[in-house]
Amino acid sequence: MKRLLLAVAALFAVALSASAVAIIPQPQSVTEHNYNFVVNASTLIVCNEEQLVPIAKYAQEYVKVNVAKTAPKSNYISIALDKRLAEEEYRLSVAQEAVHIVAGGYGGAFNGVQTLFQLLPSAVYTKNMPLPATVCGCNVADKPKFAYRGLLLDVARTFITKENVLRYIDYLAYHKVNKLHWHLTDNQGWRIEIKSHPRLAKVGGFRGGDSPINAALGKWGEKYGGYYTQEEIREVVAYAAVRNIEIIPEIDLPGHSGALARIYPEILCKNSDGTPRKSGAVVCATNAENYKFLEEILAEVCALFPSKHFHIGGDEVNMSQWKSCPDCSAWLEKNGYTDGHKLEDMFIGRIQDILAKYGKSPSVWNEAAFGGGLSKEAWVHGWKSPKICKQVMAKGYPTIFMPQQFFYFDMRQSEHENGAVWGGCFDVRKVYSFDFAKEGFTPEEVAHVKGFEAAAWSEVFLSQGGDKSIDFIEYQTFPRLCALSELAWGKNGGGEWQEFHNRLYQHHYDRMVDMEINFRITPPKVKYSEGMLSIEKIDNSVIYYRVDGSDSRKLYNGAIRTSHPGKYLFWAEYRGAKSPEVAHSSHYKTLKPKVTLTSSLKDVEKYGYHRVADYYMSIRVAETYKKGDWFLFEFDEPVECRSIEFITGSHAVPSRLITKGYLEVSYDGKSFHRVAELNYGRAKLLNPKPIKAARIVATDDDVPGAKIRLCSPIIYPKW
Ligand code: TNX
Repeated sequence: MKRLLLAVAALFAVALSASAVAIIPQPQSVTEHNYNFVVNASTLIVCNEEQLVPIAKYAQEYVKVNVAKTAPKSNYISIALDKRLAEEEYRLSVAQEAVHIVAGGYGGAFNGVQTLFQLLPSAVYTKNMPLPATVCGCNVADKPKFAYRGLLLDVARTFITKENVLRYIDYLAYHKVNKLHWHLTDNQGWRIEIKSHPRLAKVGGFRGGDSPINAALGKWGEKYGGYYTQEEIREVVAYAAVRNIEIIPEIDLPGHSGALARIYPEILCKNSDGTPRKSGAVVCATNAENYKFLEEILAEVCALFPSKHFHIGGDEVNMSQWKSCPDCSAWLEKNGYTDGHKLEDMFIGRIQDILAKYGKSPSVWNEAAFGGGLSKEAWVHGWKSPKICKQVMAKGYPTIFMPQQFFYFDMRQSEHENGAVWGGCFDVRKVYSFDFAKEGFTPEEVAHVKGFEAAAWSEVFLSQGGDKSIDFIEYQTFPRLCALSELAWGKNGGGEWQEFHNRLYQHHYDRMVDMEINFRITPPKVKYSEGMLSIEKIDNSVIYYRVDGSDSRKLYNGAIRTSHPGKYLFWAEYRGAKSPEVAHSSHYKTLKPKVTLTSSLKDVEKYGYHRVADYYMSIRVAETYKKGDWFLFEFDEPVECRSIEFITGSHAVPSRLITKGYLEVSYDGKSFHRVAELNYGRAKLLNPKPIKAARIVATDDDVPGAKIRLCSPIIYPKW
């Protein structure tokens, strides 16, 4: 009986997948038919358009059949141009005899192929799909609403290997995302080889150890990082171009130039007494030599990227570095200005002129759009808020929407997950909910929006460490990027969450598994009433649970009777993909016993040691620690708990922490026992004996000038 049921279920599943056209991003128009096209070993991919040959070859990597120039009578997939359509527009018709993709240009043909992939079994993404394979008969007429559908990849904070960048490009291509904004430089790293100044990448590509770039985030002590040679950059650009992705490089100037300045400090402003400055992250705007130097760098970068657009940064410039510079302040005075932004405007204008010599037009962050000197051809990336995007648009700039509240994918996706905190806490649903009308945009304004971009900033990715960081980037990006892709395509599904979510979990989860994306599954809802703990499923994943403190995985198959609902941690799994663990609210309750903090070092008064008693507050230390410096936590009463964690550094990002040190605890307030080494500045104890006091002791010297932070301990009560 069981076997029979399984067989029926399997049949039903096949019937479902064969009949349903469930594409992400949803095409403009789809008509389904009640017949199928079958791809078998003798199907041909037909293409006699020179320009489209790379697409035919690309398709052949996934659907392993032959490519031909002329069409047989039947059983083929043809890819052709029809100049009446727009560049990225396509028509796909799946008939019983053949599949036809016609497109206005390369981009449209590529989009058509991606839609065809989503009509095939998800195994197509494994490049090993069993044949024959069935495609549901249909007619699709489709084009994107927005020309710019992008992702920013920050390889400066976390280096991403070339292989992983290529993998990322595949993921973007599957979602018809057509721009990669490659953030190649920042305070923490320089990732692109510059032949005229080789030290930039050879030195600036690495942090820690003997590098002048401090390991400000993540791993300390040992040297780590990497960079791309020019040859590798060309390879990535070409790989992306085949996949209809334009790469827009970013060299972040004049702020966020810390890595550049660590290697060439002469690029910085002078101190107010005219002496050379040693540290800082802002390029001096009035030193004529700097423009020559920057031109040498920019010229090389321009030659590597065919895109007409070149992102030159312009964000978060620390104006005080210019104001205290004798030359920059003299320039302001001579021109009758007091506002440092005038210097930024002048700087951006000069870089814009340099780019023009190489046929490029600048892209900038929104801060740089308000000076008046920026060419109206420049693209502006609006990150602060929808309101800022509106102001930028009012100035007439093609604007790319990426307000952090919706599109900063470094932000955590729920309250108890890892990720950045400052810009919000949101998952795929919030990304999908972005709505121009709700944000106060008129249809006329929307007509001038250039597009959308999500930002995979990577400070927090580091905290996952080494090879794990790429998994975390994927986890942070997917499925949020699926929502962005549909938004940028025009939300042709109508924009209703439930409908999108159905497509996502009923069809796209399978595809993402086969794409080998480490994506996040939306967790189930936990309910507790009348002593019964239960789960509300929201998709077709399987629910597991474990009891706090144990790793043993149990299948959830019905409500659990318990008086300690917080003890159970649930998660959803779908073909190996996982949701985060979720629990009843009582799981997250912490203890806040009376505690005092003292140290061998002074604190910053306003953010001082007294804040330890407030719990979760960030505490700042006023001096640089040396080997042997200590921090002592003393509890009024011995603390009984199931776990206690001591944290040096900032909460979300592994920075400003004690690199090397240990934790010792005392059960009587007198004798101490060394119980743990710090790992990324933290130490966690499980089921300790009641603790009266705990001391963190540093075992190395911090880098000169660095000042660490601390958090209050996080203490979970016993069950
Ligand atoms: C702000 S947005 C930044 C980035 C950080 C990001 C972290 C912008 C132009 N600058 O440098 O990585 O926040 O969320």
